[in-house]
Amino acid sequence: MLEVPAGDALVIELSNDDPYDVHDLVLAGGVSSGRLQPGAATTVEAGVIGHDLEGWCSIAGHRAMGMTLRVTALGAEHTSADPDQSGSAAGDELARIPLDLQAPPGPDHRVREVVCRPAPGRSSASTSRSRRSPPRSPRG
Ligand SMILES: [Cu+2]
Repeated sequence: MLEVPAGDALVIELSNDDPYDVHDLVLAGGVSSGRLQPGAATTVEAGVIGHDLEGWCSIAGHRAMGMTLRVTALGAEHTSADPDQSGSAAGDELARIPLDLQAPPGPDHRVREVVCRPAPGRSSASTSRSRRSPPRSPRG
């Protein structure tokens, strides 16, 4: 995790210390380092940091393997760009609706019986008469 005072410009010196694999760094704002060969290094100009920012390696599977970076903007006002904040706000909205899946049904409910009949035009005989191949004689 990187901590940056909000309002500061962030410049990341990025080097790929992995001797085998190509990696890169993509930031949620769209900034990308481009692919770095093993041993290569570059400078990523992330720009002015106004809120928390996610970063990750965009090589297939690498983000899921944990190649992520979180940039925390110190002293920033929490905005909707912060996933934690927007998530909890939406959660509060949903929590106001009382929901009890185990509650008995309301007074208007009726139980309807559902009967599935065979489709017209198909006799049950045609489906039951199936061709059977004679039992195979075991070989060997
Ligand atoms: Cu990677």
